[in-house]
Amino acid sequence: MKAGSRALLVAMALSALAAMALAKDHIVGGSDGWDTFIDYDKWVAGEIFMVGDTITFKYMAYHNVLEVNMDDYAACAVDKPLSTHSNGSTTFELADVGTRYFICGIPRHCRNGTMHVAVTTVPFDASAAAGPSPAPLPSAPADGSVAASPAADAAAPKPPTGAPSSAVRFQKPVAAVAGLALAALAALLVA
Ligand SMILES: *[C@@H]1O[C@H](CO)[C@@H](O)[C@H](O)[C@H]1NC(C)=O
Ligand SMILES: *[C@@H]1O[C@H](CO)[C@@H](O)[C@H](O)[C@H]1NC(C)=O
Ligand SMILES: [Cu+2]
Repeated sequence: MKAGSRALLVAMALSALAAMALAKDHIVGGSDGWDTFIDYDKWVAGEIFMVGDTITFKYMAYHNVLEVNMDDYAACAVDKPLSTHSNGSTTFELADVGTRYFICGIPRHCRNGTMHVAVTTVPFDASAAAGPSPAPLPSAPADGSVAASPAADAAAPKPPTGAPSSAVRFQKPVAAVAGLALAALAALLVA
């Protein structure tokens, strides 16, 4: 095997492992969940969906989740969904780059309400995944004195100890991926 292709394999193995370790589950609508009167355009704007992530819809029994194509999304058409889910907790894996479309199967919830969301998945990016997740939209620090400037954020790669749970969640996976990456590296080098 040429050194170049071996290096490429190593890089691919590392990025795949990193993607697994840093995958994020996005709860659609955050704490509001999947319901009427939630602004999903606004929610989507505050998230970065990367290949390997999942999205989870949490909803009451009278709602459901239909994955539909782009045209049916625009029309709130419920007659030929790609899939239908109704048990109150539905997770989709974002396995590929591209846009996927989800609506509530009650037409007026989609057409006359806000229950439609388009999720665009971008390639996995380890530095974006490991960094702080986008700030919740309406938030401001409870204590104004600790608000870090963008420059301070850039200079400090590690999240502050008081960081939100999303930052904490990444610490164990990062340790795990280091071990896995070393194992993958060893396997490739002896091959
Ligand atoms: C709903 O169904 C999915 C699989 O279709 C399952 O993984 C999940 O645990 C179920 N959730 C509830 C609340 O029953
Ligand atoms: C719902 O939206 C449709 C299409 O925009 C409109 O024709 C209909 O009158 C609306 N219904 C209600 C109850 O607002
Ligand atoms: Cu609904």
